[in-house]
Amino acid sequence: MVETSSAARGAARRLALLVLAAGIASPGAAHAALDAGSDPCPRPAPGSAIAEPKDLRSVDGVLDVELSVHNHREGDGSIRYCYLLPDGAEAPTLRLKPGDLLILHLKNELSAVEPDAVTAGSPVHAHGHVQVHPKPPDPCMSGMMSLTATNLHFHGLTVPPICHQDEVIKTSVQPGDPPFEYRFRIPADEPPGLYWYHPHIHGFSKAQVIGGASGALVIEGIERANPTLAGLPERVLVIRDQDLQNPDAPPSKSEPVVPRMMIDRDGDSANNGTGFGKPAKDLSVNFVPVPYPDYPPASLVMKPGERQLWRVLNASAITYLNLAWLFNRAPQQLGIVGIDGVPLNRNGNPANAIEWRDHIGLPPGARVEFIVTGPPAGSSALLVTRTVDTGQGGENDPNRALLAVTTAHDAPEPQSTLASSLTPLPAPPRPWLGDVLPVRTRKLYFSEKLKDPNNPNSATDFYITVDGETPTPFDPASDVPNIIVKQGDVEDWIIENRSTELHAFHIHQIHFLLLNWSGTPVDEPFLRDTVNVPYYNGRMLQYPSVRLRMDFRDPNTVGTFVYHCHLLEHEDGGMMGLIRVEPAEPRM
Ligand SMILES: [Cu+2]
Repeated sequence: MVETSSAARGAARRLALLVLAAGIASPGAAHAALDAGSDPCPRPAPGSAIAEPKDLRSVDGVLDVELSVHNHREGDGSIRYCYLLPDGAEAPTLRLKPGDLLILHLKNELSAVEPDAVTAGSPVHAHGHVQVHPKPPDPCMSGMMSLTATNLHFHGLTVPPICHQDEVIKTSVQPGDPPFEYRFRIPADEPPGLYWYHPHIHGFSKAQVIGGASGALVIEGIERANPTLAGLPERVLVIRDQDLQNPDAPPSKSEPVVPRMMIDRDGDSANNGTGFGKPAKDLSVNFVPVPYPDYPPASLVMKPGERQLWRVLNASAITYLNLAWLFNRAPQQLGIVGIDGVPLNRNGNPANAIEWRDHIGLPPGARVEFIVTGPPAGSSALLVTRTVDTGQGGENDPNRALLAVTTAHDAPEPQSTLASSLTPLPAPPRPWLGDVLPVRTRKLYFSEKLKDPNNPNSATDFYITVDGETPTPFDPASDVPNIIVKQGDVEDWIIENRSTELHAFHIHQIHFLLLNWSGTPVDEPFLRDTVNVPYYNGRMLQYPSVRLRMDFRDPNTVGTFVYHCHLLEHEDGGMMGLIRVEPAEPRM
């Protein structure tokens, strides 16, 4: 089924290229034909078998990728976005080893399917694929923010925040620009695990990501951190959210009656606290949608009782996940071996560390890697997400099934298998973060405010503020950092939530250690790059918070980058700040 659709996609693209080559039409007209005739971002039907994203592996230490980003307006008015390889494969998984070089040419093929809203930079408009201004701005200095501008963030990687590497504040590629080259080396000490790539244009991140612009990036070698994984079949699951396919449908009859259903200012259904009812967004698994109200799960066949490593990415724009693995409705143990790309023995604990849990929460942007065991012969299993209480001000995130797994003795193996070599990873180059004392402590807080305090239906401003400063939405035109730190330092940051909904704190370039979650000390043997910050319920004596040990020791962190809420409508709405990491030694 997947091969058919990818073949059809390839045929449509070849046809479009032929039209262009024959000079029958102008590029603009060819693009219009593409829009009318075929969808560059085709998606499987609900209930389909999931396909794995295509794997692209580095060869002789280099991975060279040509990636283009496309969009398309669907019949229901929603706009899909997708990353395509020249062969039409969508959202490939980039697989590299520590020390490898990634060269990625990003071609912006976005078209102006909606009127552009330019929030910064020069008021330049692109029409379709045609660049209309005489002097295109330097993509490194552009700062252009619009629905058709794009760039890439490599979420979780500790690569420098400079143009052509992992810089998202100024870097902006326009339609009509030549392919933009990303070129950087994966650090030799990058922990092996699951990372991801997505666009990061301030003000427009949500639109592009919720449309489907995201893909997985795997740093190979997790079996070197945890030899029990050697030789296991492995599979990448990318869970995305999207606007409801059936927004007007009543909830399924199998659900209890939900007394309250409110629509928030974004037009999404507000949290009703019941675990049921209309979700704010639908979810998809490897692009197979699981739409409200009946949630027909995507499907997969496994050999009975087979152990596999599943690498799960929450690439949702706003939706929290709380994953569980059920046999006959009974939760089964998942053997967690990595979070946010970092294996569980990163603290120097003996290898083979596995944490067996019957559920795992994943905020937007986070990843988990776990061992899953297939159901016994003749039975089936369900991967579900349990309801997440996002707070009074949050979105409704009900219980729903995602993936139904059946068994067959001749089920095909996943396309990738972990290496069986057991060469251990070298020890991390610096002491474990939990053993380093911070040089200072900072406090930041999430807050929200109605634009018009007298109108409860007015839009919301979103802030992340250094305690003591005045809350201000992120200003993309400002170069003034909110926080300045020195490379080599380790700091503790307390992130407080003064709003009545969950937020997901994320910072570029580094990982951090969670020390305290909502008043409870924790001792985690791995690092994170995204963490859920519990909401304020209006009655607590203190605002809830997390305490994080922030690691600025790596020289790759020098430069200016961002920290923000990974609920992208919050980030787009201003919940982002600027940090500058200054070199350890002052320049002479
Ligand atoms: Cu948020």
